[in-house]
Amino acid sequence: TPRVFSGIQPSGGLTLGNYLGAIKRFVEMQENGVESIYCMVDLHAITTWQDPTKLRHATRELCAGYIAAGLDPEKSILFNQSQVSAHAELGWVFNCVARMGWLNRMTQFKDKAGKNREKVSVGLFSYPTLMAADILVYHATHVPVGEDQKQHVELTRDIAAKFNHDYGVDFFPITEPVIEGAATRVMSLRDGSKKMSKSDPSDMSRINMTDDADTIAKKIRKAKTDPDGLPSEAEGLDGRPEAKNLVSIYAALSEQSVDQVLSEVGGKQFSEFKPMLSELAVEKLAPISAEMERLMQAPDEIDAILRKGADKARVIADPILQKTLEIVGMVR
Ligand code: AQP
Repeated sequence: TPRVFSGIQPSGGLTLGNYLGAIKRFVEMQENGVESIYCMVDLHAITTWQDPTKLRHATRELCAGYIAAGLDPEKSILFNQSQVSAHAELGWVFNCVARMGWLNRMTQFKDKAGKNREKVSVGLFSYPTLMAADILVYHATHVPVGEDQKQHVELTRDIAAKFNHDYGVDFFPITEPVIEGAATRVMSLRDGSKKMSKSDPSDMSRINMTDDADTIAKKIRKAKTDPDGLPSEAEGLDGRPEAKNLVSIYAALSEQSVDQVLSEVGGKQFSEFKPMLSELAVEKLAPISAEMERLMQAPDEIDAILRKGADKARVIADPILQKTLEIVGMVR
């Protein structure tokens, strides 16, 4: 039977990229009635230093974002990673399964470490083995993620296959990434070659889920574009990353394909299209941010939801961890 797992790091506020690439998909999975487990991956967040007070705030805000976007803690399991110790324990086993060479090829590590390889945390390097544990400790079959996480899900598959092979078992499933929608890789508003990211130093590069209408309009007005108008077919966006990004965002928010959007707006100038995009973004995001703000008034209730979610998650994860340790040869 299918089971979905995915997570987001509480390493800052949610962006439109997280929403279109991940959370919107999570809600669809839940609505399709698939058993779904959604995590706030706080252990992943500390692979780069986090201020403790901000980390707590970001974890609660992320939970509020999940719920405000439509996840229901009665239907999906919502919890933070550090409350279910099986993730870290299975992560250790997978550190011993994965090969240095595999991790050396991870593009996210290369991007995040840059020239600073000797100075980044060991955790940042082994991030993907913990992610494999997050997924496989539930025997999850499907992982909805943005395009940027595809390589990590492939590594998860490699780890599952190597574990099964090394121990002669058919224990871990080979998980499928689910990368769907018109905006699986939302780009920075300032640079069409970089993905929109919550940790980009420039706030103008992203739309935050908590931005107000004026801020959203300002960021879209100032978003980088080229001097040409909008084409009437998707091929006309080739080699125009900034234009393509804005049209893709419009398509994802309005639940249309890029071609459908272009059949409506082809021929217009960006000066005309940008206000349309702002209006749509505000229409879709304002109700979510208002609900997030309301939920954040009661942090104790959010903490209770996370504790309850963790209790439910442990019921699935603990037996899978125990079985894994038994397979590996640990005395029980
Ligand atoms: N720009 C994006 N377009 C589409 N999907 C995106 N995701 C992130 N950015 C985009 C998807 O959101 C989920 C959670 O991501 P994450 O927070 O765990 O880590 P990340 O991918 O590293 O996201 P950020 O925003 O860039 O965070 P920082 O800056 O802290 O690293 C994933 O499914 C991801 O694909």
